[in-house]
Parts: sequence; structure tokens; C-alpha cells
Amino acid sequence: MKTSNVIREIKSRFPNEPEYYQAIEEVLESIEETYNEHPEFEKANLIERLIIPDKIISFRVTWVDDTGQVRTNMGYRVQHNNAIGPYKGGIRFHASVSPGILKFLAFEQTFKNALTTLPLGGGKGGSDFSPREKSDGEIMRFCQAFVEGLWRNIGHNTDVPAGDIGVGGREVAYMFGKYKKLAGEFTGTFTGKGFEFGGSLIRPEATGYGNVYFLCEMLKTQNIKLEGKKCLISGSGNVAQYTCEKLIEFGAIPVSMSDSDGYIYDPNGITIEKLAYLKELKNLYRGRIREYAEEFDCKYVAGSRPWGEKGDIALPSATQNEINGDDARHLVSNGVIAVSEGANMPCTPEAIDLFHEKKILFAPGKAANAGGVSVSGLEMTQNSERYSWTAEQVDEKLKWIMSNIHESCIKYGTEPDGYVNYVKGANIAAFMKVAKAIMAQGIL
Ligand code: NDP
Ligand code: 2IT
Repeated sequence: MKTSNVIREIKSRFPNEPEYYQAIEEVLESIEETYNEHPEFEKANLIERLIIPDKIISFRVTWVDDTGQVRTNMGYRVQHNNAIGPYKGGIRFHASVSPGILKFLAFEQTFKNALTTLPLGGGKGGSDFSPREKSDGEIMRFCQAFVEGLWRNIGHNTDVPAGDIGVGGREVAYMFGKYKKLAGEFTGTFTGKGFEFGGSLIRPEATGYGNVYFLCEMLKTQNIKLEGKKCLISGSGNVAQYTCEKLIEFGAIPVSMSDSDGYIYDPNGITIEKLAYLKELKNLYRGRIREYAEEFDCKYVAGSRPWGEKGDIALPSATQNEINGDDARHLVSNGVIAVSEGANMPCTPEAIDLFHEKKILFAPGKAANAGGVSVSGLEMTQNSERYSWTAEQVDEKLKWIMSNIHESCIKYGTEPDGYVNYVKGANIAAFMKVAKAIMAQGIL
């Protein structure tokens, strides 16, 4: 197998899906050597069977807005691979959603889920619907219409969706309710549910907390303390909020957050009180990050991202390709020591290459943000048991999983000079698990 040949072939078969090629290329470059040590993989055409999703469901979503106008969007579910468990992954509602974006996310999810130690396959879904400035009634009607198009293809042993950009507890609850009604069953077919109806404690916190646990593991290898470190966070949604919360608890100083309109920079640090304001602003009033700067009289930069500011650690937690080569050069020249991806694929290949060249601790999303789907997996376990664990029990398991993922990265990613290439480590560890499962189950 030669990565460049595979990418050329994929580009010609599936045109105009740049994020999908980017995600595949990164993985193939990491695993090429290992893969070529196994001629049986090539004989079984494992690469194409791993790269091309099992199934893509696509449907029109028809809904009525508050003015009575009938609107349409597209809905999709990419069921990428179920070799090690039912398809599992979030639903994204954002204007930028396309089959190519969801194919990259579902591919990443398959590898991420393999790292969690839990029996979870990979999938992702979503719609080009933008929740921005929609009323609660419009959100509910849209979620219900979306599930109407999807419900026959999902199920607690088949495919278990959850949240992602634009889909949080409110949207999961609406989708779960509609699914329950259509399917006539109460099962754990969605995760990220409210605690009252089968959700797991710590699921809302899990991605952000997990990312900080992973960061601590990386810092520990260099005997560096998180305490007192200035942290640049992007995003102000689910992942960013709980990343910020755990950083504060561990004595770090988060100094930035953002949304798609701009970023705030608060040099004295976002405190737990300020974070409480931000959570209410974002989760309850659906406000803009600019209002934080107005409330606390700090810097706000419209139309920009925080990577030009000075920070010791960067935790991109908004969206894909939000740190490019120039951003990475700014971070490096400002002395960044670690970058840990809360979002999926937030760093471009050029940025990652620079971090590796400068021997900066760099955690890829499929390792660092795996805490969210891990606790989703634990929610599935609790639903099957018809039981709920305490927050402490779930948090302990989350910590164990993140440390286990870190160990796998060390095992497969340590280079001769001792530097850990976490990208390579995560990709090889996940690939070997999925590859063995696909091979064992025959030609499908
Ligand atoms: P949310 O919708 O809760 O928050 C997303 C945040 O990122 C918002 O502040 C949003 O700003 C900003 N954002 C979204 N798109 C863009 C864009 N194109 N440019 C600039 N800013 C943008 O989503 P999550 O916090 O759940 O997800 C954030 C990232 O983490 C995504 O990459 C997601 O795939 C990943 N992730 C999420 C997990 C989860 O459990 N939720 C698990 C693992 C990874 P605005 O409000 O203006 O849109
Ligand atoms: O990207 C992700 O891992 C998620 N959006 C969470 C998926 C899940 O099933 O909890």
C-alpha cells in the first residue's frame, strides 16, 4: 500500500471531499509501514474496506418555521464501520454539513472509538440546518422531522447517535422523544440524554474533562505541572466550557474563548464565576461571546481566532481546520508547550508537522477528545443494565480510559529519540484493533 496512490484513487472516485481526504491521508501515512508488514491485509483489500463507509443514508428533512413557511434541509447518517460494535457517533447541525464533512467525521470516529477500549463502531450524522437564531419550537420541529427520516436506520444495537456541533442536550432530548414514539420502544438509542430519562452523569462534561485528563498525562511525561499555565481555548460550546471548567479546577489559567463571530481574551483568567456567566449566556440565552467581553470589560476581537495571543497551552475546541500553518507558527513563536485537540481535526497537516518538528506535545482529537464518546459508551452500558452510576463512578472510569488511550499512544508512537508522536501512536493502535476485527469476520 502506498498512501499517495490510495489518495489519488479516492479523490477520483469521490470528488470534492477535501476534509475526507485529509483525515484518511493522516491515518494512512501513520500506518503505511505497519500495514505493509501484513500481506494478508492487502490480499483482503483492507484499506478500501476501512476507508469507504459501510453505508450512507441521505434524506430530505421538511419542517415548518415560525412564520408558517415550509422549509427543507438535507439529513445524513454515515455508518462507517461496525466491526467492533454498533455504529456510534454524534449528529451535527451546521450550515457547513455535507456528505464529505460527515465522511471525515465518521472515519475519525471509527478510529477514536477503537481507542476507547469499549465495543463501539463508528458513524456520524447531521444536517445542513443552522440552529442559529431559531426558536425553541423550530428546533423541536426540525429535530422531530430529522428523526422521521432516520429512525428506521438506528437502534440501540444498530447505530446510536449523540450530540456534536449544534446538537446538545436539548436536541438529543427532542430526537430521543420522537424516536421513542415512532419505534414504540424505550431503549438507549441516543446518548447524551437528560439524566431523568437514561442519560449518564458526567456525559455533558466528558469531552472537555477527558481532554484535560489527557493533557495532564502528556505533561506528566515531561514532569511539567498544569498549574499556573496560560491556556488558549477556542469555541464556547459544550467541549470548550468543560475544558475551561476542568482547567480552572486544576489551577491553570484559561485566557481565551471564541465563537464563529470572534474571540475574547481575558489576561487575568476566566474564573469559575465568569464561566458560570458564560454557560448561562451560551446555553440558556444562546448569546454571543462578545457579550462576555462587554460584561467583564476585556478584549474582544471580531472575525478572528485566538492563536495570535500568548499562551503556554492551546486547546482548539470549536471546529475542523481552525489552526493553520500561520496560526501554528504564532503559537510556536509565543512558546506554546502543548496542543491538545478538543475538536475533531482542528489542526491542518501543516500545523501538525510544525508541532512535531518543534517536538511540542501534540494530542490528536481522536485520542484527546475520546472522553465524550467513552462516556456515551458508558451510558449505553447503564441503559442496558437499566441502572445509573454515580458521577464519581463515571469520572473514575473516564480517567482510566483517558490514561489507557495515552498508554496506547506511548506504546505505538514513541520514536527512537524518545519523542512521542501521538498521531502515529493513536492511528496505529486504533488501526490494529479494527483491522483484526474486520479480518476475523470474513469478506463482508
Ligand atoms: P457546540 O455546538 O456546543 O459548540 C461549538 C463551538 O464552536 C461554538 O462556540 C461555535 O460557535 C464554534 N464553532 C462552530 N463552528 C465554527 C466555525 N466554523 N468557525 C468558528 N467557530 C465555530 O459543539 P461542541 O462543543 O460539541 O463541539 C466542538 C468540537 O468538538 C467539534 O469539532 C466536535 O466535533 C468536537 N467534539 C465534540 C464532542 C461532544 O461530545 N460534543 C466529542 C468529541 C469531539 P457558534 O456558536 O458561533 O456557532
Ligand atoms: O466527535 C465525537 O466523538 C462526538 N461528537 C461524540 C460522539 C458520541 O457518540 O458521544
